[in-house]
Parts: sequence; structure tokens; C-alpha cells
Amino acid sequence: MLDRFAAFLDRHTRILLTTHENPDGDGVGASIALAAHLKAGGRKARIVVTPVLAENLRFLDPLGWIESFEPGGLHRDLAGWPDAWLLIDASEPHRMGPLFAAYETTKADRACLDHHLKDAPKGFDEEFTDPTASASTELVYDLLRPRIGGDLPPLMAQALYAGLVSDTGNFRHSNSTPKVHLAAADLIAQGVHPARTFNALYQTATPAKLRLFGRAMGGLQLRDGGRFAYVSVTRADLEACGASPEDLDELVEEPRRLKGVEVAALFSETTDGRAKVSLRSRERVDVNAVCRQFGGGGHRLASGAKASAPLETFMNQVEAAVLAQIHLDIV
Ligand SMILES: [Mn+2]
Repeated sequence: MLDRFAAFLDRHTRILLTTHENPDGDGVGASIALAAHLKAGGRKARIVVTPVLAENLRFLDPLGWIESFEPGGLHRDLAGWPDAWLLIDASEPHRMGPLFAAYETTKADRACLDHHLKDAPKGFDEEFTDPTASASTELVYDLLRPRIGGDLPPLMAQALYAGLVSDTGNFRHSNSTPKVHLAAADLIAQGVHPARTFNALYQTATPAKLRLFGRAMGGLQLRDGGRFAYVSVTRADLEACGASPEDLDELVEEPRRLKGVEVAALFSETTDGRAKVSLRSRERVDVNAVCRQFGGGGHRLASGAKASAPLETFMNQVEAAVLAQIHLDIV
């Protein structure tokens, strides 16, 4: 697969690299490492993201390569620029969000590079996917490492390492294979700082966010002998802490830390007045099945749903469904 991918890159001279909407460390890291390689080889490479590069990923782009998509301005003629358009870290064109309209009209050869477990990709001229890879950056590492040999450019090593960290949850998730640790070891030997990378990616909370976490955790609820734990956040809570909905990110991981918990939930009110739940399962309970009952979904161990009901009502309904699912899955 990687030889095919290398041949695809070799056939093109103006390569546009994109990733899914709201790009994560893996998509951005893979794009930057690949762009560095292409540029060093005399090819033209651009990276366009939408909506913007997240604050905590900016350290990966010290040369300012990453462009934020401006359909009405800078990127009015984006579709006409590349002879190859590569989607990285996704294998469904619509996941590009607002970039999809330009993607649809380009005459470039279109391809994807991805590691997610999905149906066969559609909407590409060529596809390069490997669901056994832990991250898209692992695929890019496997492509580049044998071709570079010796020292890696620091920019490339940093981008690859940050991508591996992002998609393995700092080497905690079940995709933290021996192979990904060996790649990480090589990158550290190349000069990447693990602690600095972790700090840049994750230690970025604001006082408002931590106050919101404290307020929410003060209201921690346990049900079913501690197998179900949840917290809830109203718009009034956000206001009281001076926090925004983005500050809810990762709050659901806190009740999941409890010993003996099987399902953790974060309930919140959205800015348009709807009720929302994020569910996380430790291992045994299928929270996707719960969320599907409310028109939502996701993965077996991480899922979400929204409803046009008052928060209290929705919480009661979801709680009943979670308890039923716990008793279905844990006999
Ligand atoms: Mn990924």
C-alpha cells in the first residue's frame, strides 16, 4: 500500500493536503510531515484546514504553512490549484466540511490516506488505508523513515511524534502497539521532547475551564452501585464560570476515572437551548446502542446524542436507558 502511495505522490507536482474538519493532532502532524518531505523533494505542497488550526497545535507549524480555508477570499480558486488532492486522516470526502464544495469541482486526482475502520472509501480516484495503523502519522512515518534514513528534519520528527501521541491518547489507548512505541522511541532519539510535546498538546486549560470542572464535579452523581456516574452543566454554570461550550471538552473523562464505573456521562445545555449527552463506556457496555435510542450515535465506547427536551427530562430518560443497557451487557 505504501509503495502505491509513494508512486501516487511521485506522479504529481502540486499536492494539496487536507484533513477532516476541526483537525486533530494526527491529521495536522501527518500533513506537516508529508508536506516537509514533498517540499524537500522539490514538489509544491499546500495544507488547507477548516475552520482553523487549533491553538494547541500551532507549535507544529512554526513556518506558518497551514492555511485556514477562506472560500470567498484566498481560496476562491483552490480547486484549480492542485494536480493531486489528498485527504488525510479520513476516508469520507464529506468529512472535509466546507472544503467539500471545492473538492467536488477539482480536476485533480483525488486520494485519501487513513487508518480508520470503515466501509470501503468512496469518492476517490485512489485510496490508501490501513486500519491496523494506530494513526495517520504512523502511515506517514512508515512511508518516510526508510526513504530518509539518518537524521529526520526536526519539524518532521515533532509533527510525527505529536500525531502518534494524539491518536493513542498519549500511549494509553488499545492502539498503543509495540510498533507505535518503537516509532516514538526513534522520534525521541531524533530529538523530540516528550514532556514539551505533552505540555503543548494537553496542558492548555484556562482558569474558567478548571472552575467549570470543579463546579461540575461538585455535583457528581452515582447510580447503580457506582456503575453509572454523571455530571451535568447548565448554561448558567457556564456563565457563572465565564466558560464556553468548548471548555466542556474532556470533562466526561473525569467521572470515567472512578473505580468500578462502567458508564460515565456528561449532560449539558447547548447554546441553542437543547439538551446534550456525551457517554463513555469503560469496556463492556455499548453506549452507542443507548445514544441511537435518542437519534444520536458514535462508537461502542464513546457516543453522544442531543434532544429538544428540558435538561432534567432528558437526563431522566438517558439514565433509564443507560441502566437498562448496563443490565443487558453485564449479566
Ligand atoms: Mn487519526
